[in-house]
Amino acid sequence: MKTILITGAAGDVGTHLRRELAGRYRIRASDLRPLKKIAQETFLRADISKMSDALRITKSVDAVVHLGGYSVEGPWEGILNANIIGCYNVFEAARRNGVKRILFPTSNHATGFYRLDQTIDHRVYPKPDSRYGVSKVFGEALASLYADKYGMQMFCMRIGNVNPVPIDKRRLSILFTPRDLAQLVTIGIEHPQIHFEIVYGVSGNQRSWYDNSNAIRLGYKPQDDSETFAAEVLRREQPGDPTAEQYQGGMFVVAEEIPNPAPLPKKRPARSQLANKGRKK
Ligand code: 15L
Repeated sequence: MKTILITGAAGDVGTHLRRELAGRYRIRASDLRPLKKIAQETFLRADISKMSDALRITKSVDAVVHLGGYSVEGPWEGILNANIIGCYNVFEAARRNGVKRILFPTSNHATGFYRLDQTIDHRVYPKPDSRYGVSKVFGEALASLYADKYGMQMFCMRIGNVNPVPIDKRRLSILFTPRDLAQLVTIGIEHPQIHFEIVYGVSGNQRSWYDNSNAIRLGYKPQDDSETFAAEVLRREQPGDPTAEQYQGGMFVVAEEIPNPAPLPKKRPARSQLANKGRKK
């Protein structure tokens, strides 16, 4: 049985994925936050913005699913540490530890500034809609470098919205159900011929903006289609921001920060602050 490292395993997507893959792979879960274990899995607490932690968690695994990092728009400092430095550390640590395959869940926000009336495939140039989107484009570029320069096998999934059901009109186009996620991830782990690939992580939605022929070529057969829920979702839908409604990224194209962002890791006090504590001036 293959051993798979899932970073950011305590998050929503990580939790769905661990549940779906339980019993199929030996799972090593890592996160900065504590994690509620599902079935048999090993948990390693790690801060991927530190190379030493990234090296520790990537030892002796067959593949890495790198979910760790900031998952919405946020302050630059958080994006920089978690998504730029963290992503570099995980890819580089995997390389140094001889791990050949990395699955990188990039995001629909790497291309969020394409308009709703455009159908895009895996070959379009990125049009990120946020600092978060830019960090995902960085990860895709780093994956391309590690494939071409070091011969690693890099599978980038531009993920839509992982949920059992669509939560609004926009998500009718990008719903990605947990079982379809598990199928695409399994292709990313098992396919014998991966060099550098970009696919869209979405179910077989009739309202999709994507030409996902690259995923289909690799054997992806989505089982779900958001259309089942369309009438109910559209009945509930309220008018939204007029600019956001023109672009695939939705609110990410207008928002400086999305409400309820993932919390920033707690900062340790600087050494100098500790030394001065209690000292009289
Ligand atoms: C993403 O990339 C986020 O990680 C997720 O939290 C959702 O906001 C999703 O995009 C979306 O566009 O719905």
